Amino acid sequence: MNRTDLAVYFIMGTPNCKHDPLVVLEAALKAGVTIFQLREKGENALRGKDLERFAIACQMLCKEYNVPFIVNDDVELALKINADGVHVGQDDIALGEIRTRFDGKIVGVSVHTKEEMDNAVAGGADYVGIGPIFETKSKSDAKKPAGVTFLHQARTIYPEFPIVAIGGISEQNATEVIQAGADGVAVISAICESSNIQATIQTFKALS
Ligand code: 3NM
Repeated sequence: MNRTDLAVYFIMGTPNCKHDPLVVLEAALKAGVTIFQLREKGENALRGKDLERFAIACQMLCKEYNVPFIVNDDVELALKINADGVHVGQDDIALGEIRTRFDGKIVGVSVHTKEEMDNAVAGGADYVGIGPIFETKSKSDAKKPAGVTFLHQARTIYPEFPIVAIGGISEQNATEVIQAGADGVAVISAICESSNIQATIQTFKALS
């Protein structure tokens, strides 16, 4: 993957959307998000066949707009529907096994420390996600906001490695994370709760 693929990384699941999630996704794709992750978590999250059907609908839309379709955590679903990749956290991984099973596909890993980042890079991750940078209300078990200190350190140690920042990123604070070294911003609420998705995404796109 290229670092530019991370510029505007949209993450969404049905519980994040006030209206039809596929309408929200298509608006985001039209406006130019560069990668999409299905993260179906929390109250009323879809499961089983319903989740699979929804995932395939998202995947078809992403294909139409030529945008990589990533599945959060659910390795088996990602493989079953032939997603473009998977994103895993520190709890979910045996990275070596995932790398093998996703040969030729995208593997993203959430990291919070230098050691986790070193392991992700050495283990063959295609990109890392660093967060939460700011306070987030979209992840119930999120760690405390870390600010941009580690993000900046990670960029200094790995000048070329693809890094996306996540957690509480908005149109107002996105500049700070790009300046700290992120290749892009990963957002849920900034897009799902935007009253003008097109304008929000244009703002993010203009930064990187
Ligand atoms: N992962 P919002 S924070 C999915 O820190 C996720 O790893 C995080 O949502 C991490 O853009 C987060 O609404 C939620 O803050 C991001």
